Amino acid sequence: MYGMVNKAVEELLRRNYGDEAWERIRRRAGVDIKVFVGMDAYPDKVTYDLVAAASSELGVAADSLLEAFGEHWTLYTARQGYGELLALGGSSFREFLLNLHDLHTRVALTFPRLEPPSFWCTDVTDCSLRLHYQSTRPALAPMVIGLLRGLGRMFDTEVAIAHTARREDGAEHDEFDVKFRAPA
Ligand code: 1MF
Repeated sequence: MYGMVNKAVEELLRRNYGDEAWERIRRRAGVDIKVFVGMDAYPDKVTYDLVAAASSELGVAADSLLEAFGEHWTLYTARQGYGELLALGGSSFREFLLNLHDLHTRVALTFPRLEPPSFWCTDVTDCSLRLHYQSTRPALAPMVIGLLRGLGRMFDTEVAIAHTARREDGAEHDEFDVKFRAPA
């Protein structure tokens, strides 16, 4: 994954657990890289190893860390100069989810080593939709839940999420029932 992802993981862990905890996690993961470069592509193993090491070092479930990371990601990218890109995604929570696939297609044009997941929506109403998530990468569905929470915060929208189909349970891809209420 692009270094930007590892940088966001590092920032979240440093902020929540401190610089010394981050150094212990990095060493436990066997990651020799001291400074991640946002536009370099790193093996996915680096990211997975960091999450696994953080989980054992901190005694926090990997799924919880992934969810926290997803929530952090929307804020992080907005701050890293991707605010305009995020703005292209739409002006409401609902619109953003409907545009999520196109947003990744656009990012992939500029960053050819991006391996974006697929997101698409069905059963769309004014206040609910079913989000489908298909990825080349395993076990990241909890991150999607965090991303949805982060988007809810970004758009000041109350969000309720149910994970209704799981790849780890044999489903073809993950599905989420998402209910949302925009501010009046
Ligand atoms: O393959 C990749 O490197 C990759 C990196 C980030 C693929 C996807 C993403 C973004 N995605 C992370 C979870 C991936 C899970 C999976 O693969 O199954 C989050 C997608 C997302 C979901 C909801 C709301 C917003 C989302 O992301 C918006 C977004 C997506 C990509 C970027 C920024 C915002 C992005 C921009 C530039 C990148 C990499 C990703 O590369 C850089 C970075 C800095 C300098 C140069 C290039």
